[in-house]
Amino acid sequence: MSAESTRTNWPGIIEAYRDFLPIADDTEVVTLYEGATPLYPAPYLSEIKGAEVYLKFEGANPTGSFKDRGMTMAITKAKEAGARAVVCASTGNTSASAAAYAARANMACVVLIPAGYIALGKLAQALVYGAKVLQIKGNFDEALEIVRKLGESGEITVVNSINPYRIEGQKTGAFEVVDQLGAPPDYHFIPVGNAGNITAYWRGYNEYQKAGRANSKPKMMGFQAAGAAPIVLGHIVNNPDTIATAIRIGNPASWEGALAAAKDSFGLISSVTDEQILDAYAKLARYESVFCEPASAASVAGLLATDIEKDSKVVCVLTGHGLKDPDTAISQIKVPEAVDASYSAIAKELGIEG
Ligand code: AN7
Repeated sequence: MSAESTRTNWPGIIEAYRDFLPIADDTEVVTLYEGATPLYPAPYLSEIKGAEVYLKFEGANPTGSFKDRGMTMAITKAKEAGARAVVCASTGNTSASAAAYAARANMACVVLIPAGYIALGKLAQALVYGAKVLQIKGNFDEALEIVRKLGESGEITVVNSINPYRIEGQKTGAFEVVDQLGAPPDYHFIPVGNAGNITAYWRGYNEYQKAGRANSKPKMMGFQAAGAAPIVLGHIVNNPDTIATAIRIGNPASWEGALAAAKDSFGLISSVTDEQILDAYAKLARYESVFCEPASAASVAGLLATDIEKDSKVVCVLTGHGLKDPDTAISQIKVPEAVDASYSAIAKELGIEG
């Protein structure tokens, strides 16, 4: 695959990377043709950082986030094992993805989400795809605790990233980056919430190198939101708080995986404030024409805040689509008032004479 590759004839990540995934020859694959997302050159960011910056836009996946890479694996394996129902806790994107892939596989789907802290687009998706949505009076971490217990009951399959097939699917993001760039980047910037994705990308880069498809590995640069930065602080955060609701997580399941990725790659796990996130979010849309959700912009906020070596190759993962969270988008701009439906009123607004 090259940077010019298109989605035409793309078979989805399982068929594309079958040799790297725990899939049997006769496994029936559940796919919505996820993956093959664009790697956009980022001229504005490249200029201000003196580097070669690319944006891996995971918002282009079927349900609008990177979660689809893991969900095609988790649902395929659940179906193979005969599961009738799946469950997840979610800050939103996992629930949207689980609902879509479960529907594709004719399985029931239950999602637990923190009431009041899930972006509107994600809630709409889970409901429209037909999941049973339970809003809990608590946060993501409390929802995940309940989901772990539901999984232990043996009645229902958990499709959070504690399900190992999720990470397996998500590691294909790293394969695509290498295939698209022709080599691994020097730095890989990524938002960190439950820490499954940084764990997955690091695994992907390592496996590609072992397989002889890459000669190097990037420094893994993970960024949490300052109000939800347990890994940076070194302790659980009981009341995580950030405008980036996708990463409003105080006790990440893959904590160890994130620490290992940062340490073994000579990278880091750091944090960015909501102000830095919103600044990056606005700049991405205005100067790079990429509309991502706030949590995704944490990767670019991290890049903007970090000194990197000149002429480095940098990939920032933009994990979800901007349309996921219309409320935050609208809150950041001034919505124009309605004007009369006349030529003269419009001409006046535009400063056009006569
Ligand atoms: C847009 O949907 O945890 O560090 O329940 O939706 O792998 O958790 C979402 C996480 C980054 C963080 N960007 O990834 C969920 C959920 C977006 C996200 C993350 C999430 P992880």
